[in-house]
Amino acid sequence: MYMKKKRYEERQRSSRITRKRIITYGIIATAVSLISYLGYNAMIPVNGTTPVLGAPANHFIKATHSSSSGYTWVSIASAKVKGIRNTGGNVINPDYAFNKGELETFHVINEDYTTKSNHNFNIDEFNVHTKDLAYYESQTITFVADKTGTFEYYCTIHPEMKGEIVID
Ligand SMILES: [Cu+2]
Repeated sequence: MYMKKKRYEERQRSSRITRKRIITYGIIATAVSLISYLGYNAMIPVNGTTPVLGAPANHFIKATHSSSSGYTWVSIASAKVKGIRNTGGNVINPDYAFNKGELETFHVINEDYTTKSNHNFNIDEFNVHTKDLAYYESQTITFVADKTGTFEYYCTIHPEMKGEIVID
């Protein structure tokens, strides 16, 4: 009688563990699939439909305002600012030089402390359009430099905030 009860309790306990495990595995599986789904979408360039594997070239740029130069873009860092080697920081309305076929990622941040205006970043030919970024908002956008030529990036709110992108 006692043995039977004990065995029953053991079975109960082991089934409880199993149920807990199933829930745990379920949570893990959901998290993994969510991450892989988000990661998969992040690999799709804005001018493409399929994910591109490979490390993009990174370009960090901020929207600013100063009393002397007004509204401008200022590069924070990029190895591809035209005429500047390596860091490419602190260039006002920088021009960029890319090679055809490269994956390019722009990290755009609104650091317009003085006016706190919204800013956006666009390159029409590559379907690059950030949302209107409020003060201290940022957005990352990736595209493939899939055609050669000279293109313009700009802010729709402040047309003077613009620069060239040359792709060879
Ligand atoms: Cu702007």
